[in-house]
Amino acid sequence: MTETLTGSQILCRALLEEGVDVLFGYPGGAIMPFYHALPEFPGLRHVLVRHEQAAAHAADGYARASGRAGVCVATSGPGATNLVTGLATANMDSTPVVAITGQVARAMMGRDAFQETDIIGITQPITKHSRLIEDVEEIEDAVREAFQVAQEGRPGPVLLDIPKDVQNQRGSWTGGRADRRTGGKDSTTAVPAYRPAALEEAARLIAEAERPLIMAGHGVVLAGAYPELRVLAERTGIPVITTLLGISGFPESHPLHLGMPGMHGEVHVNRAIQQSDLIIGLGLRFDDRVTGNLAGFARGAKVIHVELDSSEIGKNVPVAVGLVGDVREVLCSLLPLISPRNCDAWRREIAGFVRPRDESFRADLSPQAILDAISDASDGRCTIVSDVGQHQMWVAKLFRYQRPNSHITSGGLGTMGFAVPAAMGVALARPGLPVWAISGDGGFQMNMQEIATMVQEGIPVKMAVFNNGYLGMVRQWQQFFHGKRYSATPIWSPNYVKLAEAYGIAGHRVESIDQLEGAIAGAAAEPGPVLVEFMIEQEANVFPMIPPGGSLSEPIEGEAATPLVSA
Ligand SMILES: Cc1ncc(C[n+]2csc(CCOP(=O)(O)OP(=O)(O)O)c2C)c(N)n1
Repeated sequence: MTETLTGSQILCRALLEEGVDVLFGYPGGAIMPFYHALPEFPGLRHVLVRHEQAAAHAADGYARASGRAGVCVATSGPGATNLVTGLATANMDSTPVVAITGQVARAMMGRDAFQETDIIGITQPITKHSRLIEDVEEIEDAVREAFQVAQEGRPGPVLLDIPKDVQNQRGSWTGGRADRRTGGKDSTTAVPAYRPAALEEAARLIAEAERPLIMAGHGVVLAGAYPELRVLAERTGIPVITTLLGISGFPESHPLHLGMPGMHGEVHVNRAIQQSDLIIGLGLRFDDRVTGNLAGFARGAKVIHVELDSSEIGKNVPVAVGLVGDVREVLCSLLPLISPRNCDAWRREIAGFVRPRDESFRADLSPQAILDAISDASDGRCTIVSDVGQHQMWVAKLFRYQRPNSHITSGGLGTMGFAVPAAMGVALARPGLPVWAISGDGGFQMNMQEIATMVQEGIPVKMAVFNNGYLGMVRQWQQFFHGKRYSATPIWSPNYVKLAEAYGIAGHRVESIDQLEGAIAGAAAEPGPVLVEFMIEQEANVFPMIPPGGSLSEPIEGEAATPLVSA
């Protein structure tokens, strides 16, 4: 039955039909009709952020944790442009986000009206799709289409720009047309596109390889292909590497788990890649942080590349077999062709590459000690959302991830300021489970205003600041490649315990190892948001490190090897 409603009411109903339960946003002139309608729809919980960038990251975090599109809302002009970094972050990491922006009224468009910005033009390169809605009758289908496009195939962000008068325009609501959301996929998800012979060829390469490796990326997590990956690894004995966004796609404690590859990957992982004769890439794009210099990447290896986005196959590395499809579906088709084998000799060889871990920490309050304490206190049930920098690499490499999809970070864009707002989205998607946002003192200060959002909305994120007094990762590059000229990297911080107090939340400062357990236990027991500052060693470095432009065979493994080059 058709009803007549305003554009805003239609928008709200369409969001509800898509299964939306929470939106992150910030009001303003051009989106006021939507905010006027919102209270009529109590099923839509609105979380008022303190900056629209945080709304986009929170929607992204919600999506990564739930597998369903996250939604953010902003007004025209500055509200919309503040979403940009968050949308670019979601785009680079293939996260389904639906952004709704107000636009000036149609009659004002193109006249440089107050708060008019061409947000479609601005976001076109950083969204999967962006659309200006020009009439109320488009809204219902446009919302359905937005969720479908955001979630189907390789997920990504979609933006709907809705002029203010269209939000007020009356139009018809039909309803009942939306497909219920199905966890990042729907019936139109790309059907695997490859010849059966390609599967057989992949199986043959897997049976014949002497030094094979599985490289698991974000696609494993997005597809939920955990059991299939595990069967493939256990049936063949092939060691598993997890990329930054593939972490927690395979149990860290599994004897076949090798670790992270690439720029800050483990020496034995990179060496294994260089010695390998077959790389089975699952749901990844072989980005430059993983491959290092492409000319020197895994020169003896054939590559089987399983990837939903066909444009990724052959883009960075030549492939012997490309299998286009959802990782889980492809593995389900491949597994019946895979016979048991083992890789014992190869695994022994790799074991010989393993180096004792040397992060060269002089202080006892090491990242490892902190991360172990967090892991112990949460019984392995927590989700870790990291920011960008040195701490991100420690969090990637040193935490013991026990649950699928328990590590969330900005990989492709490397967006500082991501962790705190994204963790809000994760906490709302996973109520009752502990969520830690781990940031450096730089990235934390980029979005720490969101503590207010957590307090107002009762979002219980546990925030950790690894305070080294520097923009650590950039300082490390300056140490190694710019003759130790620490230009613009020392960074002052406020008193975080007092900051917590000012927001009315618990705050702890941990200066030495004997304070660690008490502070973490206090944070774990805290029902609301809590802030813990860890005074870590100021000039600790992340090792190993592949120098920019270097190949995986050229790691810098410690201070002693510090080249005194000035780039
Ligand atoms: C928005 C943004 N600006 C700049 C950078 C460049 N950048 C990468 S890591 C880094 C330093 C991060 O410092 P901090 O947050 O203190 O973390 P640490 O490296 O010390 O762990 C910077 C400035 C970035 N990734 N994102």
